[in-house]
Order: sequence, then structure tokens, then C-alpha cells
Amino acid sequence: MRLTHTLLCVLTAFSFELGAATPTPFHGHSFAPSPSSDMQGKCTQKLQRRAWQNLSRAEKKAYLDAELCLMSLPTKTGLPAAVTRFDDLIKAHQMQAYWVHGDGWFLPFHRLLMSAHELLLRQECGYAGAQPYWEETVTVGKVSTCELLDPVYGFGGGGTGPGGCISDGPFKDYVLHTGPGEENTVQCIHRNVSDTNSWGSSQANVTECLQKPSFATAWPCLEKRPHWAGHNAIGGEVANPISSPGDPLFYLHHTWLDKLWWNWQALDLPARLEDIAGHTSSVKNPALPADYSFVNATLDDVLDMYGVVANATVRDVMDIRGERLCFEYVEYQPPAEENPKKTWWPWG
Ligand SMILES: *[C@@H]1O[C@H](CO)[C@@H](O)[C@H](O)[C@H]1NC(C)=O
Ligand SMILES: *[C@@H]1O[C@H](CO)[C@@H](O)[C@H](O)[C@H]1NC(C)=O
Ligand SMILES: *[C@@H]1O[C@H](CO)[C@@H](O)[C@H](O)[C@H]1NC(C)=O
Ligand SMILES: *[C@@H]1O[C@H](CO)[C@@H](O)[C@H](O)[C@H]1NC(C)=O
Ligand SMILES: *[C@@H]1O[C@H](CO)[C@@H](O)[C@H](O)[C@H]1NC(C)=O
Ligand SMILES: [Cu+2]
Repeated sequence: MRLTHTLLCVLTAFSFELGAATPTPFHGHSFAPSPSSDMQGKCTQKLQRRAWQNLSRAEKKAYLDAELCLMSLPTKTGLPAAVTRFDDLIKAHQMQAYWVHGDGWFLPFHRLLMSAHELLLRQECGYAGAQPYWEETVTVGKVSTCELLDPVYGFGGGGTGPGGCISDGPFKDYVLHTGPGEENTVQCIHRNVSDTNSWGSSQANVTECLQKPSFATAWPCLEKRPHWAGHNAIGGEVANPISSPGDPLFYLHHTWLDKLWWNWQALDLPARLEDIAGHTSSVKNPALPADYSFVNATLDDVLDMYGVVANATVRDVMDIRGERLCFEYVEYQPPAEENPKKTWWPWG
């Protein structure tokens, strides 16, 4: 479906201010259990999603290698312009960007997309771990020098090549066939790192969002502050609201955002497993498909994965410890130096 120019302008203007299924064993060494459900469909062995900063070098390498694998596999969806399996995920985001941002579907859809990415890495690329997240509260104001951008054990630096192309790191040679935005052009992964854009991810901003009393007030806060910040601190392709999954850092950022939503949900369980609000589209426009019109989001709404993985309902993704999803978030462990023992004496 071709979105109108008017719609494009609306979404561009919002920028980011709006805005597991069955696992299979694989051949690699295992450092995380496979998620599994017992006969009653209960989630018994949860994948442990940890902070990138708390992965060992071997774990980081395994994740980066699996992403490279996904980028080397051919598309299975045949969606327009998709060449690789990595592209399939970009397309599922790009083609419905107008109704999965700035509305009630924003957090549920991105939770599903993170799990789809994790599932493909595990099922199709032999990845043994879980989807890691970027703990952004500790990189506020210093994203440009953080270990996430390491050229060997990270995602490469911030677009120092011509046209802002990333010029080092594992993904420097990846050729995108999607973006910018709705377009499908052949382009590099490009970035434009900004430390000042990262402040929406500060602990103070996160705390403010987590204190919101309802989903209706929590999601706009999460989307406007920490969500906007991560995208725009990295800049370039990942700051494009439509084609952002073209930068693999997208998954580290959105998994952190998903953790924040879960942290908020966990403050009032089980009530917040059913708290959904907002519309099913951020824009009121007759050009949108009737099913995605300006109506209230509900637990029964179907989230469309465009054939990349199975569709899910909003209800299916409300609980990360359910039948469809089965994982947990491990909190970031700060450096030991930040918590000196009280009994330590400088002269003793
Ligand atoms: C990079 O971001 C800065 C602001 O942070 C902006 O002034 C500059 O135009 C951007 N560069 C590109 C190539 O978009
Ligand atoms: C919260 O985020 C905004 C940007 O959304 C930033 O300007 C502000 O400095 C942040 N506040 C704190 C206390 O970090
Ligand atoms: C949609 O949600 C709003 C806000 O909660 C509520 O006031 C309104 O009645 C709902 N509309 C429908 C048709 O359920
Ligand atoms: C996924 O959901 C969309 C939107 O409801 C629907 O059109 C599509 O047929 C569904 N796909 C599958 C495989 O069920
Ligand atoms: C977590 O990461 C921080 C920052 O890299 C490090 O100082 C700390 O030791 C790590 N903790 C664990 C348990 O890995
Ligand atoms: Cu998005």
C-alpha cells in the first residue's frame, strides 16, 4: 500500500516523539537455556535478556555473528525490496509504521518485533543466547564513547564515513535495500551520533515514566522520552521512524524500551497484563485500511508480522512469561567501583 505524501509528512514531523514461539535446539554451545513451555503451555525456562554491557566478549561476538548470519540469509517473505532475512524484519516495521507508532499498538508491536528478531537469530542462525538490551541510563551524555560502538565487540562507530556511513565494525559492509523512510534504496547503514540527544534516557526521565499510573499515560511518556532519545542519540537510519530497523542497534534500543514497559507492568501484576489504551493508528486518515482506523486498541487486536513470524494478538504479548513469549529481563549490574564497601578507609 502506498502511503500518501501528507501522511509521510505527518509521521516525519512526529519523528520519534510519537513516536516466542517454539524454540529449536541448535548446534552451538549453550550459555542460556532454551525457552520452553510445559504440557499446560506454561513458560518454565525463560530466556534471560541481559544488558549488552554485561555480556562477556564471547557472548557479544556470538550475538554479532548471529546478526551477520541473518544478514546473509535470503528473504523468505519476498516483501518488496527485501533481499535478506534481516530485511524481512525491516519490512514488517516499515510497511506498517503508521499504525505501530504514536498509538496503543506501539509497545505491543515492538515487543513482538524484538521477539521475532530473537527467534530468527536462534532458529535460523544457531544463536544460543537471548536478545540483549542496551542499558541506556548509564550511557546518557556519553553515547559516542560507549562500548556499544566498539569496532570489534560492538556495532561499530558513529558514521564517520562519507554520507555518514559507518566505516568500521561488523556491519560496515551491509547494503540496505530499504529506506530512508518509505523508500527502498540501496544505501549503507549510516549514523549521526549525538550525546545531547540521549538525555531522555536518563534515570530521572525513566523514573518519571515508570511512575505513571496507567498504560494510557505510561506509553506516551516512554515513547517521547527514552524511546526518542535512543533513536536520536545514534541518529541516521535508526532515527528514521519508518526504516529504523536497518541499523542493528535498533534491536538493542527497543529491547531496553520493552524492558521499561515490563518494569512498569511488573509494578502492578496481574492488573497491568490487561491494561491497554490508545488508538490503533496515530493518524486519522481514510487512506488507512479500515481495520487500522482511529479506534481504541484492545487486547484482541491482531499484530501483523507480514509473514516473517506468526501474527500475535496484543493479549499474546502482554505477558513476557506466557505461551507465546517466554523470557525475563536481568537488571544491569553496575561496576563494582560504583558501590565501594563502606568499611574501606583511604588511609587504612
Ligand atoms: C547530524 O546531527 C546534527 C545535530 O545533532 C545536525 O546538525 C547535522 O545536520 C546532522 N548531519 C546529518 C548528515 O544529518
Ligand atoms: C529528560 O529528558 C529531556 C528530553 O526529553 C531532557 O531535556 C531532560 O534534560 C531530561 N531530564 C533529566 C533530569 O535528565
Ligand atoms: C476509547 O477510549 C476512550 C479513553 O479511554 C474512552 O473514553 C472511549 O469511550 C473509548 N471508545 C470506545 C468506542 O470504546
Ligand atoms: C496477519 O494479520 C493480518 C492483519 O490482521 C492479516 O491480514 C494476515 O492474513 C495475517 N497473517 C496470517 C499468516 O495469519
Ligand atoms: C556489568 O557491566 C558493567 C559495565 O561494563 C561492569 O562494570 C560490571 O562489572 C558488569 N557486571 C557483570 C555482573 O557482568
Ligand atoms: Cu518503530
